Amino acid sequence: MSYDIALIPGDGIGPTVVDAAMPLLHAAAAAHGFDIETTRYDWGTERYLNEGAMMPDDGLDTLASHDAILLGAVGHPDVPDHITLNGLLLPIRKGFDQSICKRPAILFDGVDSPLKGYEGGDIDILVFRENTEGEYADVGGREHRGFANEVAVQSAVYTRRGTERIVRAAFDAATERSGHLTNVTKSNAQAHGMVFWDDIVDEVSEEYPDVEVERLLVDAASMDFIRRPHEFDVVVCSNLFGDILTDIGAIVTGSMGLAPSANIDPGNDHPSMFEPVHGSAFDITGEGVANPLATVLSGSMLLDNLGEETAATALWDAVSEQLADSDAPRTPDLGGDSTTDAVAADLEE
Ligand code: GGG
Repeated sequence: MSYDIALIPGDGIGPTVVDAAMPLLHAAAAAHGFDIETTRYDWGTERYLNEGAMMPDDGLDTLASHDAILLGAVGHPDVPDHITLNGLLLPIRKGFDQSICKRPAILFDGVDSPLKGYEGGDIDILVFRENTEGEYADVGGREHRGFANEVAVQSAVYTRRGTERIVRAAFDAATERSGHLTNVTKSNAQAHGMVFWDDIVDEVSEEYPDVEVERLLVDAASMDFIRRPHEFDVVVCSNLFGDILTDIGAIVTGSMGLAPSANIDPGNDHPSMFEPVHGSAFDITGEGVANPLATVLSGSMLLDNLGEETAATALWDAVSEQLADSDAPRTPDLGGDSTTDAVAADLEE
């Protein structure tokens, strides 16, 4: 068996972490009796600056033949973020119907949380972020630029299909895990889209009588991710709220450098995409100290999605064991002074 994976290392530390992670995926494949072939696409802000586009016009057609995509990071200090995101990351998520974004926030053994009294194993949250619509729908406009009557409109779009899909995926996960699901909205202020979202959660919940549903407004949820993260299990929320909550989840579990994510097409008609939650981090680009583990864990989620569960678990466990070992190398975000390559090399041993 051989899988064909598209690599989009992207900007900043993206190439560093993808290049560090890939040998580990190859090693996991070799140890579990399958092959991985890769094609590298040097799409990103350098391309935008040279050619005026983050990726080619037929970029999605090119990616469509691959079994999965591993992406590093997008974003560049010289280019506005809405250009880099809307030029690469978001067209892939939307074009490939990757409506289910799964983002675990786990406090691994051996990792310090900035929160007092928390130890490894105390936090294990799985956020289901709606990934193709909501506040990220590219609907709106800007008129009368520069005049006193200038106006900008940015609409959020919630479809029954999209909302039911993410909500159902979250209920399925809650059923397999603790039976507890937190539904995060802002339905006190947003009486259309968010109340619609709550209605869908209520409807779908009838199919899952054993799942207990907690409702939280996003402001309270943000506070509670810091105040009582141990009480969360599966969380479901809209695109923007998921983006924000998973950054909080990453930081309370020790580092952005440990947060993986999966962007899944539930219909399996297109390749799904896997990426670390972190961005391009130009402040440390070129220093060789970016933490590769979020990308390795994203690679584990990729293998799992391809059906290679044993290899995926082995890779995940290798990261977990490395973090639990106080003598193992660590990058500076985890309080160490090791390089990206040293962490990856230690994992490969
Ligand atoms: N690792 C991908 C990346 O660079 N993400 C940066 C980012 O700003 N993402 C926004 C989002 O996920 O919505």
